[in-house]
Formats: sequence, C-alpha cells, structure tokens
Amino acid sequence: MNPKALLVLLILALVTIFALVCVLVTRKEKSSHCGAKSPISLDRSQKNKNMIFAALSAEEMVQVVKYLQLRLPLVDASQAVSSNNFIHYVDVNIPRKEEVLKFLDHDGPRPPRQALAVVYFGNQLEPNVTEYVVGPLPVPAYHWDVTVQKYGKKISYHGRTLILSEFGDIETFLVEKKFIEAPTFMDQVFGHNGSNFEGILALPGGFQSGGRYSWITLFQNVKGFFLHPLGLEVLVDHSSLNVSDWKVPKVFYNGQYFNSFAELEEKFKAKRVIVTKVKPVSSDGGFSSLHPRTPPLRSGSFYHEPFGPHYNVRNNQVTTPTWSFAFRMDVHRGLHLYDIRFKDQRIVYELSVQDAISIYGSNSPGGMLTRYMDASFGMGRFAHSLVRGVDCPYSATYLDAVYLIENLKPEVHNNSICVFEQNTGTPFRRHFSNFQSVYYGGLASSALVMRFIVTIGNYDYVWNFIFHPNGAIESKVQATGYIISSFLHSDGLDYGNRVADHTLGTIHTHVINYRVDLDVGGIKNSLVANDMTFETVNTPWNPNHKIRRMKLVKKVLDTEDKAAFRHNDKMPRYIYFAANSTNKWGHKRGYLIQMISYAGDHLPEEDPMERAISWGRYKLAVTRRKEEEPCSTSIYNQNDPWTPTVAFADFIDNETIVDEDLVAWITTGFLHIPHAEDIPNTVTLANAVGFLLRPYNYFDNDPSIDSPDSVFFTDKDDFNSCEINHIACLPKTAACVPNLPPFTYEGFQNLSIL
Ligand SMILES: *[C@@H]1O[C@H](CO)[C@@H](O)[C@H](O)[C@H]1NC(C)=O
Ligand SMILES: *[C@@H]1O[C@H](CO)[C@@H](O)[C@H](O)[C@H]1NC(C)=O
Ligand SMILES: *[C@@H]1O[C@H](CO)[C@@H](O)[C@H](O)[C@H]1NC(C)=O
Ligand SMILES: *[C@@H]1O[C@H](CO)[C@@H](O)[C@H](O)[C@H]1NC(C)=O
Ligand SMILES: *[C@@H]1O[C@H](CO)[C@@H](O)[C@H](O)[C@H]1NC(C)=O
Ligand SMILES: *[C@@H]1O[C@H](CO)[C@@H](O)[C@H](O)[C@H]1NC(C)=O
Ligand SMILES: *[C@@H]1O[C@H](CO)[C@@H](O)[C@H](O)[C@H]1NC(C)=O
Ligand SMILES: [Cu+2]
Repeated sequence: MNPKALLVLLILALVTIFALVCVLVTRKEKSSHCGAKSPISLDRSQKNKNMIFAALSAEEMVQVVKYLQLRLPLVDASQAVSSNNFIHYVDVNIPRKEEVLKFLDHDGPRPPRQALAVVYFGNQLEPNVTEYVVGPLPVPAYHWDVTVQKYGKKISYHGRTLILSEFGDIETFLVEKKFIEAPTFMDQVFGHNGSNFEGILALPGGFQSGGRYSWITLFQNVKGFFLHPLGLEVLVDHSSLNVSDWKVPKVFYNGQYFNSFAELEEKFKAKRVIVTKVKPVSSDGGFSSLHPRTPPLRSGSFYHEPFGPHYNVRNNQVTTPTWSFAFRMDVHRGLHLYDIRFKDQRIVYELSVQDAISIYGSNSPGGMLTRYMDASFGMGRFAHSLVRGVDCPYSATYLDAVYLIENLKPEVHNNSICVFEQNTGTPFRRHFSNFQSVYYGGLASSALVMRFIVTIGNYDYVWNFIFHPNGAIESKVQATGYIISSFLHSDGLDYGNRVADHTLGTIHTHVINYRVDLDVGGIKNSLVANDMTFETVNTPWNPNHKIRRMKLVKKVLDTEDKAAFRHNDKMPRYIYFAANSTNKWGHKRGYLIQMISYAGDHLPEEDPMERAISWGRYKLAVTRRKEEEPCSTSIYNQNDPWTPTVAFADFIDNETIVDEDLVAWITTGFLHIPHAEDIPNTVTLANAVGFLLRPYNYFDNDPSIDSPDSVFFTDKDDFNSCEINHIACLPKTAACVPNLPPFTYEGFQNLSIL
C-alpha cells in the first residue's frame, strides 16, 4: 500500500474514532441530568397526620353528594336555577383546634373526617341556605344542620351568592326581553345584533336586605372588553326567584337616566338623547389585546436546580430541611396553610386568606356602586392552571386542586398551585472584612414559595407564601390583569384618568384580609409593642449638657380594644406575639408582625353596608381565638351586606388577651388610580402588598447562620476549591442538563366560559 493511502486511511480512522468519542462523550453528558432526587427525607412520622388538614378528595366529594341526594329533595346543581333545591358546594370541615392538637401533639384519637355541604333550598315556601356537616368520611352516616350554631341565625336566601345560571338568566332577560324595547336606539347607536355586548354586574345589588337590584355595565364583546364601555348601563331587579317578575327600573346612557328602554327609544327617536358613538373594535380588542406586538426573541432566563429541588411535596405537606407545613385549597378563600413549623417547632397554626374586596368610584351608576367581595365568587374555584415559565418558574412543582361547586361532579384544576425555591439574586446576609482580618461570609437569598393565582373576571391576584431561611414567613399578594372602566362622560375625570377615547380608568381600592393564628412557643401568647421615644436628660457626666436620648418604649397590649388598630391609627413599630417562655437572654420569645400596605380607606362607617366589611376598619386586630369566629367575613355578605351574616367588628369585645390563644387579623391593600400604563394590563410590580412574620428574640441568634448554603472563606483559604466554598462547584455541577418537562397546559380543558 502506498504510504499516502495509508496516511489517508489512518486519518480516516482517527477521524472516526474522534467522532465516536465525541458522540459517546456528548451522549454521556446528555444523560447526566441534574440531580433529580430530592435530598429531603420524609420519614418524619408527623407527615401523614397532617392529612387532617387536607382538602376533600374527588372521591370524598362524590360520596357526600351521593349521600345527600338520597336524603334531601335535590336537583342536579349543574342544571339548577335559584328556585330549585341544590347542593351549592362541598368542602372539607376542619375539626376543632383542640381535637387537632390532641391528635397531632399528644397521640389523641384521629378526629372524624367531615365535609361541609352548603345547600340552597330555593324550592320551598321560605327559601333558605343551609349548611350541613356531613360525616364520617369516606362513607357518610350523618348530616347535621349547623347553620344557626355557626352564624347565630339563619342565612336568608337573598344573601345567597350569584350562581352561574343567574348571570345567564340576566343576559337572556336583557337580550330577549329588554333590548328589543329600544330597537332603533340599539341598532343605530351600537349596531346591536344580540351577541356583540358583554356585561358586568355591580354588586351588591341595591340598598337594603332582600333586594337584588344590579347595575349591569355593557361593553363591546371583544378580548379585554373591560376597557371598551359603551356608555349603556341597565338596572335589573332580579330579586324574584321567578324570572318572569324581573324588571328594568332604570336605564343609563351617556350620563342620562331613563325609566325604561321604551322611554329611551321614544326620546332617541325624538332626538332628545345625547349620543356619543363608540367605534367598534376588532374582536381581538385592539388596544386591549394582549397579543404580542413584537416577534419573540429567543431570550429569557430560568431557574436552574443543578442539585434537584431542596423541598418535597407529598399529599398536602410541604417539607424543606428547615420548614414544614400542610395546606389545602378552600373553594372560596383560596390557599390555607396549617401547622407551619420551623425546625420542627410550630409557629403558625393557620394562615389563610379571608377576602379581597374592591370598592369603586365613578360618575356612572355601575362604577359608583361596585363593592366586590371576591370570596363570595370563589378565590379557590377561580384559581386556574398556571403557565410554566411565566406564572411560576418553569421547573416549579405544580399541584392540582379539586372543587365541587354548582356541580355534581368534582372539577380538577390542573397545576393550579406551584411550589418552588427562589433565589432572588441578592445576598440574604453578607459581610466583607478588611478590618482586623480578611474574610468573607454570606448566604444567598433563597426562599421557598407557594403560589396560586385567582382570576375573578377582570383582575388576577397572585397570592404568595414565602418561607425564608431565618424563620420569617412572608405573605404577599400582587394584582394584575385588566382594570374595570367606566364610559367617560361629563365630570368623569373626578373619578379617574382617561385611558382611551371613551374609557375612564375608575378609582378603586384593593383591600385584603388575612387570618393568622400564630402559636409562638405554645398556643398561649400575649401581644407586646415596642417603640421608641426621645427623652431629654442631663448628660450624667456633666449636668450642664442636655441630650435628647433615644429610648425603648415597651407595652403589653392586654385587651382586644388596645390590640385593634384602625386604619389611620398610629401603630407601634414593633408589635409581636410573645410566648410565655424566654430565649437564652431572658427575653420573651416572639414573632413580629410587619406590614407592607398602602391601603386606601375602606368605607365610611356610617355606610349601611360597612359592617359587612368591618374587618377593613383595622389594619391589625388581635382577638382571642374562638372556634365560633373562624372567618372575618362570610360569602353571604356580598349580596346582603346590610344584614351581614358575619360582622367582624363584633369580634372585638374588649376581652383580655394576656396568655391566651390569639389570632391576628391583618388588613393590607392599596389604592388604585388607574393610569395609561394600566392599559392593556396592570403590572404586578409595585402593586404588591402583604406582611411578614419575623422572629424577635424567638431564637438565641439568627438561625440562617446554620444554613448549609452559607459561604465563608478567608484570604488564606483556597476559595476556588469545591471543598472550601460550595459556590465554586457550581460551574461544574450546573453543566448538567436541566430536567425540564415538555410544556403542557390543560387550563382550557373542561372550562366553563363565564
Ligand atoms: C331551611 O330549610 C331546610 C330544608 O327545608 C330546613 O330543614 C331548615 O330547618 C330550614 N332552616 C331554617 C332556619 O328555617
Ligand atoms: C354580531 O356582531 C358581531 C361583531 O360585529 C359579530 O362577530 C357577530 O357574529 C354578530 N352576531 C350575529 C348573530 O349576527
Ligand atoms: C312566574 O310568574 C309568572 C307571571 O307573574 C306566572 O305566570 C308564573 O306562574 C310564575 N311561575 C312560577 C313558577 O311561580
Ligand atoms: C376533563 O374532563 C374529562 C372527562 O370528564 C376528564 O377525563 C379530564 O381529566 C378532565 N380534565 C381536567 C384537566 O380536569
Ligand atoms: C394534570 O397534571 C399532572 C401533572 O401535574 C399530569 O400528570 C396530568 O396528566 C394532568 N392532567 C390531568 C387531566 O390530570
Ligand atoms: C407562664 O409562665 C409563668 C411562669 O413560668 C407561669 O406561672 C404561668 O402559669 C405561665 N402561663 C401559662 C399560660 O402557661
Ligand atoms: C376594656 O377593658 C378594660 C380593662 O379590662 C377597661 O379598663 C376598659 O374601660 C374597657 N373598655 C371598654 C371600651 O369597655
Ligand atoms: Cu386595581
């Protein structure tokens, strides 16, 4: 063989070997996925005990429905109208705290598992709402009417929530019976054809118990319709359970009021109506469209967990090396967290969202009457599937929630809760030293986040519960989505900013209430305030000099009245739940409540419906915990706020709160004056409020010093080596292939379109 050919062969062989090696090496790298296994062991026996807090499973819901259907005269809830008897919803009924603690902490018996089933009895002489406890699950044998025991009175039927069929009936009523009374007006002004309107309902309806008088504001039926008001609003009297009795007592158009559509038609024909025509927009909504206006760039960053997640989720239990808690989704109030422990010590027995209300101002009737209480619509029920990589980090853990409401069948909300670890890219703590000696010590900020997002009509609320490495718990809610608008006319600018040709972004508040049942070092706590003052004293070493010396002010707030801080009250800057025990330094172990809020005023107290939202009076109120006071409000307050089923103000009756089981009711919120940049959507940035629960002499030092993620090295150390500094390992370990599942989304499946 000639040497040239040999050389060619040799080169070919080498190339082949090289190629093979390359393939093998890349294969090997491809298969080296990042640590998939969670390092957290779940063997602590506590875990399954916390199923006591779990939401009902779909099977349990089905059992409750079956049981009740056999015993009560009910129709299928998915087909029901208000004049029927039907199961409105089924949720879990959490046992009394005393029983739960006996079971969790003292090997007491497991309390029976029970459901709460709420039945609307519309088909009887005196319609009512009845709440039943149904148990024991999984095979129910009893149902008890607990309504009067729970609320101290019956729930009147006119306080019932609006069911989907009622919304549908109102639409049909308007389109089929009312709009046609003004055919010329509807055609010439709006080109109305029976399906190009969309409406929203202002609640509560009217001014006194018993009525349902709702203003419906009409919009162009396009994407983001909330921003396309037409100037037409209709008052519907839907008080009667018989749709044939419904009426339209008033019609509003462009600043003018009419007694009926017939009158509007007549005056329009006589040219006595001032008309402002709105140009129809395309079905994507034009300026309200969320469709990207720029082609996508392949960019963006995502969270990377080279070592796999540092948390574990099993059933209804979340565990990290330091934190653990149980959770459940409540159909009306969203996520409830229970038995929150740091290093195995319970800090919070329950942390739950109570309500989110929005009160509006406008020169249009619907806008000026709107006082929404979102719990009545359902902050769990309307928590839909989350979108990977946008709503939560791509690699987050996604959990399903199941609800049974206005249906006989449970409804699964796929991937509607997410859990993830968040590195915010800032130091949680750090110190650089070139004083005395040279070193660096720090800890990256890394927190565990649990999130769900609720969309009730126009708004999206992002609810976050965040667990920090120093034992702090953060609760944060962000608002985004569409604003609701009014038709811009006359003195509209007194009620907001103009954001489009005919659109007024109306002023409103977002006010949010949480219940926090803290158990700091045991269930018995006291509330203590620390603040500062300046005192004027002579300097001890020279009486000729005076100094203004800063000093601590300490106070035990010993009654409910002293522990209720009204919205505009000055509040001590440090306010904490104190245990009866002390830390190593002799201080009462405590947890501070620190609020982040820019709340507007909730509603003047002389307003006849104010008691229904009287939790809004107080930015913080601490009360003695009572089993009969589980919530600051009720879902029936929305439609009958004049005779509220639950009035929070009644909880504050000046009981002593020293060494008692205490609950903190925290109100936070913001005033929203919509502006051009709320179009098309409000951004979450800065529209974020909440509170922190922070240790205050609870520990003997900052527990984040024990974090295995801490970094420390001196000038003498080989800080480039993995052994000395775990951050140095990152480039190597993080070269693994992230375990990203394919993008899927099931949030549009089995969805009822509102
Ligand atoms: C409500 O109606 C149910 C079903 O008819 C009945 O059992 C219950 O006693 C009523 N409640 C009150 C308070 O009248
Ligand atoms: C009514 O008008 C809208 C918008 O122009 C159109 O999309 C829709 O198909 C029309 N509906 C009927 C029933 O004509
Ligand atoms: C509803 O009201 C209409 C008219 O007032 C009446 O004819 C009808 O019988 C009522 N229906 C029921 C179910 O009461
Ligand atoms: C939608 O309904 C079907 C049939 O009832 C069910 O198999 C499926 O799991 C549901 N999907 C979701 C996301 O709930
Ligand atoms: C819901 O989500 C889980 C993963 O979280 C997935 O396995 C399942 O197929 C999804 N769909 C349904 C209908 O449950
Ligand atoms: C609080 O501690 C004191 C002193 O140790 C004790 O006498 C008292 O009983 C304790 N109170 C409660 C409610 O545990
Ligand atoms: C509340 O109770 C305290 C002491 O228990 C008492 O001094 C005060 O007058 C009471 N306040 C009201 C408004 O009753
Ligand atoms: Cu807003």
